[in-house]
Amino acid sequence: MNLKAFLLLGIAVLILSERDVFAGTQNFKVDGMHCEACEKSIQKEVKKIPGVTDVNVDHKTGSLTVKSKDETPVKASEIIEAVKRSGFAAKAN
Ligand SMILES: [Cu+2]
Repeated sequence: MNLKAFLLLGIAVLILSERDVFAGTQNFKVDGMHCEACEKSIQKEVKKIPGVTDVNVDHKTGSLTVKSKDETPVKASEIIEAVKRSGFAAKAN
């Protein structure tokens, strides 16, 4: 195993051992959204979190998809807190 592969494996193990953390794409289920204004308020709050690059919210399906930079892990609990601040309840899928 070369050094680069070894380091990548180490990083993967670290990320997996911290279950709350994700890098890449994470889906959430959000309860209580009724319209586009609900989507916007969630989007605004979640986008403030460092490392978050893209936020997609759909009130019809109650889904929230958050993307982060691969090298910047984001805590799912931070996303859930941000959704809570905007007045809704979310849980990680
Ligand atoms: Cu609404």
